[in-house]
Amino acid sequence: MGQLKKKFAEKALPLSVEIKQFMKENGNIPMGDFTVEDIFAGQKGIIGLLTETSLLDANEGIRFRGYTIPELRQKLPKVPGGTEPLPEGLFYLMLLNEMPTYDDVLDIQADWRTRSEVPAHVFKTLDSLPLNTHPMTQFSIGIMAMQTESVFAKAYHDGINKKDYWDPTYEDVCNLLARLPQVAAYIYRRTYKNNEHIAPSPELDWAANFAHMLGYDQVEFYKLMRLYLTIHADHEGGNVSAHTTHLVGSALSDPYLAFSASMNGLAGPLHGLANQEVVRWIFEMRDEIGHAPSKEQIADYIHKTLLDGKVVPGYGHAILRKTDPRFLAQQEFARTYMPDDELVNIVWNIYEVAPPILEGTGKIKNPWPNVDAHSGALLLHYGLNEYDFFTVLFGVSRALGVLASLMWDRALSLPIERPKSVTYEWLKKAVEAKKANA
Ligand code: CMX
Repeated sequence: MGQLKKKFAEKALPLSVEIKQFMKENGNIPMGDFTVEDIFAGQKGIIGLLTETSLLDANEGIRFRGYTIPELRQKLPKVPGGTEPLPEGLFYLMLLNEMPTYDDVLDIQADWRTRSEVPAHVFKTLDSLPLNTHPMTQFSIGIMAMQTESVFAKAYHDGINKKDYWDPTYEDVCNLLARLPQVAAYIYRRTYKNNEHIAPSPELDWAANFAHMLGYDQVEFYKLMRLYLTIHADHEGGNVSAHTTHLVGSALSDPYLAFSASMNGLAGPLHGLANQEVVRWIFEMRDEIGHAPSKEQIADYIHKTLLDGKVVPGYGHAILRKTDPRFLAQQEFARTYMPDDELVNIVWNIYEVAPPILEGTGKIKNPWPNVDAHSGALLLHYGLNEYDFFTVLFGVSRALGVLASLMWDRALSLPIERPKSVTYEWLKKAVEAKKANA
């Protein structure tokens, strides 16, 4: 170990223990409108953002412009005879706070089709990456490569008046949404399918065309994609991907820069990457046991995971305190189309076994499954086995919500984001002063 690294470890590790103890002893001391603990705990519970597109209730789950997930599945326009909502309609709802008609959705589809051509240099950029580059890294780089097309960046360079920012932002947002499925599908096919690409099918809706370009043309898979791209679209403003888009966008970085940054956050295992981690965790459990695990074996494996100092992926949430309605929507889909699927049944058994064990630790605030606990099993059912790719699907969906929000950031002229931070020394002194004055 080099001297610098050694010295860092000597300083940081004891300080981490000291700060944990400090928080235990002083966490509930008020600090302005908040407490000492709030400062340390990733700003959870601190209201510090305006986000119009969706609102999360700890017990009820997400509402998009006031609509719950079951309501969206019922009320958003569908293809004729379809059963799942069209995600383009959700974008319309999030942007305008108005439920679209089917014609409104057709209008978006027609507009996005005209914008959908991905510049050739984007594919060249992706082709230059080693094939073992994680698909989320490729996705982020692909988005960055498209930034050459930013209408906002050009307009800013040319001296646009700030009251007009929303207009080139709209152009970038819609161009991005129109192009992301093809970029994502290109990454999938180059990484896993011998670089054999599938041309878009312009008569299909956004989600079905994406499924088609990935190489999955089953009608049921189209339905799954429509559902998947709807339920992953937004989760109010404070989650890492939404907050990052807002934060980076607040510096007037254009939508490509802001969204690519957001995808780097989604690629973290405590956020969107959890969907691949769930499948990896289940496969490792199954491999270790040698067959589909019983409920007792699942319980043992959860205990082992916790003892090893790891998280049980797909469980827990920073805000939610009940089973995620996005998990339940996927469970309902699975009950309809694949009730006997082995992996799906393992997911359901984990749902029975995990919550009491996680609750029993006494520290995990939400022992219930989140959206990522179920999504992988549905994709695997249709043969989409390459689970390192799953977070890219999440990313394509998340674009709908965070980019609709970015439109509002620019339209409302929300200012650059700059929360105040303090040092531990500052905090200690402030706590001492409070105690002295008590
Ligand atoms: N397994 C094991 N331990 C967990 C846990 C889980 N599923 N969920 C929380 N904990 C632990 C935390 O690591 C923390 O431990 P320490 O005190 O030792 O640091 C403690 O319980 C308290 O955490 P919390 O307040 O309940 O949860 P946080 O708000 O800090 O974190 C989340 C929320 C989602 C990061 C966490 O629950 C987690 O790591 N879950 C597993 C990963 C996952 O599924 N992420 C996807 C979330 C949905 C999404 O964004 O896509």
